Amino acid sequence: MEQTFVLLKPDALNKKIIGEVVSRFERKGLKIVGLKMIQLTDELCKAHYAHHATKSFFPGLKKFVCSTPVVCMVLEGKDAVEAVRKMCGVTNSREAAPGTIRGDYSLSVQSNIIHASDSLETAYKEIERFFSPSEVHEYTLELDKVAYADDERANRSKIKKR
Ligand code: IDP
Ligand code: MG
Repeated sequence: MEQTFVLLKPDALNKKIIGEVVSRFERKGLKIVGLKMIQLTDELCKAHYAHHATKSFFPGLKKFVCSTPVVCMVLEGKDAVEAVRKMCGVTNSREAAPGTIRGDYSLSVQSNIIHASDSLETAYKEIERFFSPSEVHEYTLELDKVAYADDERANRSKIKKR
């Protein structure tokens, strides 16, 4: 199993589609193990978007993501990092495939509804950045027994112990 970090951006809150997006992940079978609303600070935004800090669009991006609180989640499942990225679609929502979250809810590059970790390494870092260990929960659901084959469900080896 893997855990991945998801952040629902201010355009998702403005469009009142937080529930719809969360629902997509639930329906897919991903397990919500962390969920909260926070206000991004300048510092957190700079750390989260460090790879874009020198880009011309960064000031606009920072203003946008700090304009309302954001909803943060940790999702758990088999190959969760890749599965969630696929559900989001490509960065430019205008090119994102219909059926993906960006493809269905946005026409923007900047205001593209959602962030999701792009690799397992990034997921470890982002979960640690946004969630304290006590905010990420370990629990069993009845569905866990039928959602996967035995060998798929086998272990939590890719989940970082903190
Ligand atoms: P990703 O969110 O698909 O992983 P990244 O390249 O990591 O894409 O970019 C992070 C976020 O920065 C994007 O989701 C988008 O909100 C914003 N962004 C990326 N490129 C641009 C751009 O060219 N103009 C404005 N905003 C951008
Ligand atoms: Mg990214």
